[in-house]
Amino acid sequence: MTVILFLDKHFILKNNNVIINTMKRTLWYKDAVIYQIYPRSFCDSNGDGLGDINGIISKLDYLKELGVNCIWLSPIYDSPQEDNGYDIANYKDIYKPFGTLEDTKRMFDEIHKRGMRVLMDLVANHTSSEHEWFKSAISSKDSPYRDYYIIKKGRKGGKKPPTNWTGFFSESAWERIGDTDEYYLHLFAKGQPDLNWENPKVRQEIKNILKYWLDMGVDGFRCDVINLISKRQEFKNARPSLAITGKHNFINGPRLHEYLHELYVDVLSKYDSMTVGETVLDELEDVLALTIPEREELDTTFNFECLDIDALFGVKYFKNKFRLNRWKKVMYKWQSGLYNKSWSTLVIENHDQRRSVGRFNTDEGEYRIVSAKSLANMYFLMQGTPFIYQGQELAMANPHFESVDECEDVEIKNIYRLLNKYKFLKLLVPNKRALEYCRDNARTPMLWDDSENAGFTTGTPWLAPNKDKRYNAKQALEDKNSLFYHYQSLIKIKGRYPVIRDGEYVPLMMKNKNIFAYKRVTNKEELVVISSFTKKELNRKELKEFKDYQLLLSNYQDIKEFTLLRPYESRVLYKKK
Ligand code: TEU
Repeated sequence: MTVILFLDKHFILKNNNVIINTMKRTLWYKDAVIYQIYPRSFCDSNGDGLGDINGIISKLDYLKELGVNCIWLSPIYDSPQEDNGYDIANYKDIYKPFGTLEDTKRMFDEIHKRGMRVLMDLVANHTSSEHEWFKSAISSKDSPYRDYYIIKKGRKGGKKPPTNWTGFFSESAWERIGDTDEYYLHLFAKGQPDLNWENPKVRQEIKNILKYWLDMGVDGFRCDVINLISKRQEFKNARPSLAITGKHNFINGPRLHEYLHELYVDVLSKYDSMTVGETVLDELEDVLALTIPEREELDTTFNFECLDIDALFGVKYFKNKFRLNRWKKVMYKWQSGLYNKSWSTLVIENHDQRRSVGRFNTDEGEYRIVSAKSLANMYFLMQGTPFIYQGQELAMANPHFESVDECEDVEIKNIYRLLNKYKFLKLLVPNKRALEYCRDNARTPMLWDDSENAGFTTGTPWLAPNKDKRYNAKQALEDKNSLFYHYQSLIKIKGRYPVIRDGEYVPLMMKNKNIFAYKRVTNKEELVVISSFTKKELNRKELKEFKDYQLLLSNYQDIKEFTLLRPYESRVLYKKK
């Protein structure tokens, strides 16, 4: 007779022999290059002006040509789209204008057939207010779903919200339920009520959702605002702040580690999966505590201190100046802080950020492509999993909105409402800054060609494409010096030299205000990246040190003089020891 006893997650006792139960996770994400698709703006196959799943399928060969080996899809689930899909009404179905579940399965197959993997967006901090759970929860105090959400009595007989907390979209974090004296918590839009993770039934639902998609073939999850899921249970007023009042009550809450460990043990460890946490406003120490492998929580996170480098108090709308020197220091801190302990991601764009063209001291004019290549070399060859956001490989630029009427996003609409109400805020957030940093900058349709609707749709696009269509996919594929092919080279180089995956990060020329330079070192190889971020020509004697290194990649055809860097010149140099 065979006796099987489950001892814990790792071991099974079978006929008195202990065997290891966990499926081997291959840590494939350490060799991944991940392309983020924002489905609404990627490719429309049926002329309704919205991107869709069949549109994505039609562009998979383009992504294969680029060389990425994994795709992260921003949410495609059924949703009323108040926050473009980050408000989910049904986790197990697809937003109809995007396609069907059958289309989605076909897309997964087509992705896998091409040797690529796919990540879904797990939005588990909140649902949509259109979710059946929420509709039931607010319909009656006896609803079995009442405790799925965070519902509290207001102060002053219900006239005032339970606390003074504000959410991420610049409004009170509470919304009154009809004319009752109770309120529900929403850290984002009103249509995004927060789930109550204290309730074990909620955690079980989330685990079922993870299992549902993993069993369908997805390879992992990008976990939306995952460091907000545990809330302090005191629900007390906090000191008012312009940068989110009460945040210490919900960022890295008391049971966060416990919840993530539970998801890992019960579901994620059983698949060869990966998770990348969107851990907003986290410091290095917080990220370490979430990603050290022995803790079995998340595999990696996005490092916002590196991305929000031109923000103030982590708020990108607050006016602050970009300083290359400060960026160098912060990158060094994260690269060395995570080295040999956990794993990093490398990101310069996503659907919440303005485009990198014209940001981080790059040039939007004459040197647009050259400086975009310099930036690409700089971020891509650090240690970690690089992400490319759709259109980044084309040097898509910000559309330079002139009025908020050109935008669709709930976040910028709220900010404008606030700026109109409290005029003094304009000192901190001038209108120009708000439009320059708003999320729709990244959400204009992908430029497939230079036709009126950019080859994105045959109908009316939901958001106008950028007027500047010079750099588009068709042009990029025809030009061997395009940024597209530069990324293709970077991906190939990354696959070829182990030092890029394993090497230690050694900063170089730390005092220089215009050059971002570093080495990656193992006992067998050395890789040097030197990227200039100025129009000025620079003569640097210390470059001589690398004269006998092999030039792997550059944004100029040749080297004029080894110690001379032309505008935005960037070199990737290599030596076997
Ligand atoms: O973003 C989390 C988040 O904090 C953002 O709201 C960010 O602070 C803001 O955009 C900066 O301006 C995630 C998603 O990426 C975002 O698209 C969603 O709106 C949000 O969560 C809610 O799900």
